[in-house]
Order: sequence, then C-alpha cells, then structure tokens
Amino acid sequence: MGDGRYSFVVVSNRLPVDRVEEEDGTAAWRRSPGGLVTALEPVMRASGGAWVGWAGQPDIDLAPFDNDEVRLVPVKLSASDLRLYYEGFSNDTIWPLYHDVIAQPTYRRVWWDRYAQVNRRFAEETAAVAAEGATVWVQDYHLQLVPRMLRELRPDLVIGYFHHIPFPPYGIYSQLPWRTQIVQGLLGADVIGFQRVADAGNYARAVRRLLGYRTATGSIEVPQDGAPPRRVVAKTYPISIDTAAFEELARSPEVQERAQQIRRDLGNPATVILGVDRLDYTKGIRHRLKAYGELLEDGRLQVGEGETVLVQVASPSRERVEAYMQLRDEIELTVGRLNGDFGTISHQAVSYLHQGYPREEMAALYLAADVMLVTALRDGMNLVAKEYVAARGDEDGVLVLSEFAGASDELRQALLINPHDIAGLKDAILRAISMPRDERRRRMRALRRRVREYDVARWSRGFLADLEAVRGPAGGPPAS
Ligand code: GDG
Repeated sequence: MGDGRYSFVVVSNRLPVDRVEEEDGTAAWRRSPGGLVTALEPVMRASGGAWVGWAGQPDIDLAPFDNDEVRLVPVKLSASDLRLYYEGFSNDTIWPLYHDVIAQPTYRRVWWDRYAQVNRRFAEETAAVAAEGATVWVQDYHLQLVPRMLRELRPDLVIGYFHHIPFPPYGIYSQLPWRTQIVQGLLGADVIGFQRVADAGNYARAVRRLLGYRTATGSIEVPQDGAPPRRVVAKTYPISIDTAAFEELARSPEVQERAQQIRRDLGNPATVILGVDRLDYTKGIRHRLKAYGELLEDGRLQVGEGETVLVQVASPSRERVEAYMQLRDEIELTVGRLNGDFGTISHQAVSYLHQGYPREEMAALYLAADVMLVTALRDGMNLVAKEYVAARGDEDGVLVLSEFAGASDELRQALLINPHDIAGLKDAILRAISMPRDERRRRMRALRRRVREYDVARWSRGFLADLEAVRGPAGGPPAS
C-alpha cells in the first residue's frame, strides 16, 4: 500500500524477526521460527500486511522497514519498560495468575501503570499504520488493553484478539486488582479467540460477574449508548503447527541420520524418554523428574547399556524473573542428584540440556524418542506435543500428555495423565515403554490424522473468517 497504511495489521509483543549483530558489527534481521509467523505469512503477503511489535533490543529507535514483503513497524521499549511491563506485569503478574497460580503472582501498581502505558503505545502505533476499515489482529496477554484502546482511537477498524495462554476460572481471576479494566480491554475486539472451550467459558463468566453483560455460547452483548448492543464473538480456536513443513523436516535424510546418531551418542539405550520445554514452572518438569526418579529408585527402570535415559531439553526463558531463577536451581539440583545416584561413568540417568537448538535438532530429538513426556501443570495448548506427532512419519513413539495442556482436548489417543498424580504418572511412563507396536501405531495414526487435518493454516483461516464476517455486507464498515 503506497500511502504507508495497511489493510491487514498484526500486533504482538515481539516482531516476527530478531535483530542480530553480524561479526562485522552491522545489524541484520533473522526471521524467528515461530508458528505464528508461518501461519500469518500467506495472509500477510496476499493483503500487503504490516506487523507492529518490539524488535528485541531495548532503547533503540528503528524506522519501519520492509522484510520479506511484510512491513515491520518497531515499537520502542526502554530497559525500564521491559522490567515493569514485560518481566513485571506480563510475566510475574498475568502469567502466574492465568496459569492457576502455580507460582504466586505479584501485584504491583507501578507494573500495572507501565503495562497500560506500553499498551497505549502499541495501540497508537497500530492506529497510525492501519488503513481505513483495516483488519487488525492483536496477539496475546502482553496486549490485553490494546483492543479497547484501538477501538477508541479508530472505530472504523475490525479488531481480533487471540489469547495464547489459559484464561483462569473466576475464583482465581478475581484476585487481579485490575480485573475489570482487563476484561473491558479485551471487549474492544470484535472476535476474541481462546485455546480451549473452558477458557472461553471462564472469560464469559468474568464478563457476567464484573460487568453484568449478557453472554450466550460463543458471544457477548456489549451495551452501547443509544444503539443496539455490539456483539463480540468470544470462542475457541485451538492453535496448531505447520504440520506439512514439520513432517518434511523430519523426513529429510540429515534429520533421520541425526536421530540415529543421537541414540548412539546416548549409549544405545533401549528406551529414550524425552522432555522439551521452555524452562518454566508451568511445564511440570519437577513432577516429571520426581516420577522418573522414583521409578529408578524402585528399580522399575534402570540406567545403563540397553536400559533407559531421560533427555530433558529446558530452553532458557525469562532468566531475569526471580521465580525462573529459583526453578532453574531446583531442577538442576534434582538432575544432579539423579545422575549422582543412578548414573554410571558411561551413562547418565538424565541428559539435561539448558540450551536452545535449531529446529532440525528438535525434529531429530523427536524422532529419537520412544516416549515423549508433556506433563504441563497448565498450558494454553503445548505445541511440542503436536510437533512430536507431526515428526513421527514412522507411526511410532508414545505421547504421554497432561490433561492440563490444551492439546489434550484434541490429542485424545495420547496416554492422558494428571501430572499431580505421581503414582499415575509412573504407571503411564511404564505403560508407554512397554506398549506393543500395534497399539503404538494405532494411537500414533489417529494423532497424526488430527494434527494433519487441523494445522496452523486452518487455525488462522478459521479465526480470520469469523473476523471478516463481522463486517457488514460487501465489505463495508463493521456491523454493530
Ligand atoms: C505459548 C503457550 C501455546 C522450545 N525450545 C526450543 C524450541 N522450542 C519451540 C517448540 C515449540 C515452541 O518453542 C514452544 O511452544 P509451546 O506451545 O510448547 O509453549 P510456549 O512457549 O509456552 O507457548 C502455549 C503457545 O504459546 C502457542 O499458542 O501452545 O500453551 O504457553 O514450537 O518447538 N524451538 C527451537 N529450539 C529450542 O530450543 N528451535
């Protein structure tokens, strides 16, 4: 679009590219590998889209620029914005509160004030680049006030919001000192998307309790002065992955060879158990280590040639937030103990990797794993579970999946577990290890069917179709 305004705009905390410094000191942009980027790329290209977000480095002024046919509009964040808005309110208030207070949320008024200020900055930047009547899609919990702010600035826009993490039950949500502002912030959108039916239900209940508005399944009526109520769609659109791309990656000879190499490097165990998570207290890594440690202690599993190993990739995350530092210490103490008690010179009980890896290595790990453990205590969706299934073109491997991850609503043929029930988790691990080939194949086939049919392109198409349906006939202004 020649006038610097765009008919489709995505807004997220981070831009889909990372600013990286080259060896010669110049800056370059690298596309971040996330599923969201892949999902939105075709829509962006077809509609001449723009993406508003932070470029990943504090305190730098960057002009908007084009990258891969997408207009990128950097929002400047200072070091103190990052401390108060991002590490504080987003990751130490909202994140623990929305994940069932697994960790204690911290409520600080200065964090909230900055969250509102930064949300306003995002809304203003977006309002400046959106064309008349444009479609705007806001992503995630960092930006819950943006939909309403944007509607006030630009009533002509069609606004969608997708919530990637859970929305908690009212009994928990109601702790939030700013609960009414956040509920109203989201209601500025025309379509609000959630991962699970339960999340959409929890949000509708919060709206009823706090604002007294009428809700029906999948929609909310927002009263308007002197006009009929505005109908907001609030329902479930479970996110997915780029299944075909992941399958192709896992099929490549390099990745297949690397998977075999991994097993050889691990000392040819009979069973490789795998966990892949950001190092986050919601992921249930402690519960997983406890169950595995007890199985070793009970003598129901052994470490050594032809026995079992647990590979745990814990990619570094939010390392400046106190709860994450504590979690890392705890996990590493436990891993050290397990290796000290059960490892041998040549074989570890747990191969623990606190590192991020290229996608190829992740695919090889999935292929090398007989059992995949997803033991989240609460998780919006959990894409790792879907990636494991997509990688397994050999129709082998067993997925052990927590009921508390959104993915369990779809991946019903996984071995579903309650991660708090350590005895049940131990039994499920043993059942996965000894599952007959026929049953593994039958389950994996059914899982693969689901992940193939419902990929990330279907997710974004479904959401955007509902968003476009908000417009009046013939693409006119939003119908009220
Ligand atoms: C949030 C919600 C929801 C991890 N380590 C490496 C790496 N990863 C990739 C995985 C996967 C992604 O990161 C993690 O996605 P998850 O869905 O498992 O979890 P969150 O990061 O917590 O994501 C979650 C999601 O948003 C989407 O809506 O499902 O519930 O919490 O793709 O593969 N990728 C690479 N190297 C790593 O070391 N390349």
